[in-house]
Amino acid sequence: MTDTPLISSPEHSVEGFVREFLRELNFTQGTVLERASTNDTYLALARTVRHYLMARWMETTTAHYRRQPKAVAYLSAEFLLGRQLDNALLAADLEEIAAEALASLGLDLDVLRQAEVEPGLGNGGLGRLAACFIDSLATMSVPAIGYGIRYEYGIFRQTFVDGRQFEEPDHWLDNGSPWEFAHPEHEVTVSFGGHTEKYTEGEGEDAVERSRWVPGWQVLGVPYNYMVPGYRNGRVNTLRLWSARATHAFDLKIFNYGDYAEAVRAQTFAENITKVLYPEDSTPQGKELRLQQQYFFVACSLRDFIDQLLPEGFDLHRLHERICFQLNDTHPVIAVPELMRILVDDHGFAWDEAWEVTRRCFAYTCHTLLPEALEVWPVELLGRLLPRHLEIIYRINDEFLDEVRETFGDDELLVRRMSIIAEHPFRAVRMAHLATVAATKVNGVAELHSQLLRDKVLADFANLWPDKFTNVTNGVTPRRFVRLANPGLSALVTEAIGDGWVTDLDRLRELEPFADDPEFRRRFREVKSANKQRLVELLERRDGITVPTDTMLDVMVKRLHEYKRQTLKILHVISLYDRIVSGELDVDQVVPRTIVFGAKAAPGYVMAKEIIALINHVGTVVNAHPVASRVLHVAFPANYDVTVAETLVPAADLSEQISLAGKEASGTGNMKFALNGALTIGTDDGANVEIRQLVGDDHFFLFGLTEPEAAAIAETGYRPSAYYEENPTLRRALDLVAKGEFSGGDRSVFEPVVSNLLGEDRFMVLADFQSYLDAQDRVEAYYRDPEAWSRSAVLNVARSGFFSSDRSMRDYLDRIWHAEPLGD
Ligand code: CJB
Repeated sequence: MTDTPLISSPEHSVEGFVREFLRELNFTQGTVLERASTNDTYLALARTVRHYLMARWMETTTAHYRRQPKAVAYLSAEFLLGRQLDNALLAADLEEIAAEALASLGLDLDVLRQAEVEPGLGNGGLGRLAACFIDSLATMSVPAIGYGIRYEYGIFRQTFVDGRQFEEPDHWLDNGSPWEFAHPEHEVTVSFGGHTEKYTEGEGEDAVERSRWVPGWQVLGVPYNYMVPGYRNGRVNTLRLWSARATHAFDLKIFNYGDYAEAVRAQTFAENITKVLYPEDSTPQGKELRLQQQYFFVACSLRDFIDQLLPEGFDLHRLHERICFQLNDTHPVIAVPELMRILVDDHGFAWDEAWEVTRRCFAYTCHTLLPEALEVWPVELLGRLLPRHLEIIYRINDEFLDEVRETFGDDELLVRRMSIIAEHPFRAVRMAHLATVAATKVNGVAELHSQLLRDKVLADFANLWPDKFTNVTNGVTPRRFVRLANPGLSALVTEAIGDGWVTDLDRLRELEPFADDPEFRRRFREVKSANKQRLVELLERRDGITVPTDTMLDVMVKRLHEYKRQTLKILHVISLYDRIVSGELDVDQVVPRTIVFGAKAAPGYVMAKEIIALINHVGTVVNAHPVASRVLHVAFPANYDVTVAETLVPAADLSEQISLAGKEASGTGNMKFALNGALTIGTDDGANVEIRQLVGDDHFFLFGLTEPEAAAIAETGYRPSAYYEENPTLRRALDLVAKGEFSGGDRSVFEPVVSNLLGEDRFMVLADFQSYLDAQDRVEAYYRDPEAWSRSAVLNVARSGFFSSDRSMRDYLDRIWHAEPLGD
C-alpha cells in the first residue's frame, strides 16, 4: 500500500460544520437551502457527519492492512443496526456542533433525525446483538470486520387491521442510504449447483485422487461498506454487507441469443438472493433461497478476507494466526466446508492440513435452546445447491464419527445422535453439529444457557470435548442504549461520577451510595418522568395512541413467541380487569399502570398472530371500560423497532422478562431495561439469572418454576387443565376469553388460544400463572413507596455495568479469539 496523504477532517467547529453541510447540500444533493426537502437536508447532514469520520476510517483500515494483526470476522446473517446519525454524531463528538450549526441555518436537528429510516436488517435479539458487538469492538480498537447481507427489504413493517398483524415490505432504501459505500470493483463471483468430478493429480506413486466442483450457475456479490465508528477513540471499523447481482457473462450470453425477457429473468433470479430478510426468529426456515443467502454471504466474505485483507502471497497454513471467524448461530456455518474447499481445491492443501487450519479458524455461538430452532438442511437440497460442500461435509462426518467410535467404542446409538447427518425424518445436515465439530470454541450466551448447552442440547459433544465449551454472557452497548437513548440519566450519572462509565460501564458501581441520597433519587424520578413524557409524545405522534403520563409503565417488548409468554402477561391484564369490573378489587386501591407491548410475529406463525390479536382486543375493551380504564391502559404500537426501543426503554418502570425457565437463551432487552433503571419481574431464565444475582433479590421480582422444576413436570406429564380447575382466578380469566368478552361475544375467535392453553400449554403459562400474579402484587405494593422503588431502580443501574457489550467483547477476546486491541 502506498503512502497517499489523507485528506484531513473538516474543521471541528460550528463554522466548519456549516461550510461542509452547505457544500454537501449544493454539490452532492444538488439543491439550495431554500428549496431543500427534509430528506435533502437529512442526506446532506449524514454525509457531512461521514466526512468527519472518514480520515479515522481510512487510517484504521490502513493500520489493519499494514500491521496485519489477528482480526475477528463476525459472520452474521443479521445486523440490526438502528439509526446511524446519532451514533455517528456521538462518536465524532459533534452533537452540540451539529445542533448549533443547523440551528444557525434555521434547521432543527430533531426533525432531521426523524427523517432517517432505520435499516431493519435483522429480526430481533440475535441481529441487535451483532450490532452491539461491532460497536464495542470498534470502541475497544479491536481489529474486526462484520460480514453480512445487504437485504433490499429488511424486517417487514407491521400494521394492525382489526387488531390483527399484517405485513408490508420495508422500503428502507427508497430515499437513499447515505451511510453505505458500494464497491462494485471488489465484486466476488459465487458459484452454485452443477456437479463434482473426480480426477487424478500427479502420476505413479504421487498420484492423488481429487474432486473438483463444476458449478451450474454463478452470481456476483457486491460489497457495501458501512462505517462502524468507535466512541471518540479515533477508530472506525468496517461492516461489509453483500448484495447479489447477475453475472455480466450470463446476461450477455442470453442477450446474444436475443432473449431479452430471459436475460431480465436471470437478473431477477440472481438478485432475489439478497432481496429480503427471512422474518424468522428462533424458528428456522428450511427454504432453498435461505440456504442460497447463507452460502452467498459467507462465500463472499471468506473470499474477501483472503483476497483483499491478507497480503499477497500470504501462507494460508497460518490463516488462524490472522483471523477468527465467529459464527453467529448456525446461519453462517456453511463457511466451514467452504474454507475446506478453498484450501483443498483452490490451494492444493492435503485434507488433514486443511482441516487443521479450518478447525482453528472458526468459533461458534449458539443462541437457542429450542430443539426445533436448530437448523438442518435436507441432504437432497444441499447436494443440489452445493454438491462439493456436501462431499466435504460427508468426509468431515466420517472422520468425526471415527473419533467418536475410538473414544466411546461402538455405541451406535451415540454415533447416530452425534452424527452431522440426521437420518430421520429425512436425511439432513445438522448445522449445529457441523459447527460444534469444526469450532475451536462453542459458547452459549448466558451462564444458564451455556450450562444447558453442555448438559442437554450438546451434551454428547461436551462429553467428548469438555474444554471446547465456554460461556460468554451477552451485553448491550452503553453508547446507544444509555448515553444516546437516555440523555437525562446520562447527564445525572455523569454529574455524579464523571463520564468514564460510557466506555467502562463497571464504573456505574460508584453510583451505589447515591441510591441512599434522597435528592439524587428525586432527580432520578424526575428523569424517569421526563422520559415517560417523551414516550407519550412519541406514541401520540407516531401511532396516534394516547396514554396517560403519570402511571407505572409496565413494558413487554420482544418478538412474539409462545416461549416468551406474552399470553401470561395478557392473562394478568385480563385478571386485573376482571377483578376490577367484578368489584373484587377496589379501583381506588389499584396502582394505575400503562402496559405497553411491542412484538412482531413471524408471518407464518399462526398462534403468535392469534396472540397479537388477543392482546389488541383485550386492550380495546380495557381502554374503553369506564371503571377499568381509570387504572389500566394497554398500548400496543405497531412495528416495534430499535428506534422505538430507544424511547421506550428509558421510560419503563417495570421490565417483563417472563419466559419459561430454560427457554430464553439470554435476552438482551432485560439488560437494557435494568441499565435504564427499570425493575425486572422475571423468571429464573437466561441472563435474568445473572441480573438478579447482580442487582440483588430485593431489587428484582422473581417468580415461576425453575428450569429443573419445569423439566421434572414435563417428564412426569404436564396437565394444564389441572391448574385451570384448581385456580378460580385463572379460571375466570380464561373463561372471559372463551366466552367472547374480547371478541364481541364471538366464542370462536380466540378458541384456538384457549384450547391450546388448556390442552397443551407447551410453555407452562398456567403452571406459572399464580406465582406471576403474586409477584405482580409485590410489584404493586412496592411501587406505592416511590422512595423504595427509586432506590431499587438506582441500584439496578449501578449494578448492571456487567451487561456492557464491551465486557462481552473482553470475554470473547480472552476465552475465544485471543486477539488484541490495536495500539496507537
Ligand atoms: N435469538 O434472536 C434470536 N434469533 C434466533 O434465531 C435465535 C436466538 C436470540 O438471540 C439473542 C442474542 O443471543 C438472545 O438474547 C435471545 O435469548 C435469543 O432468543
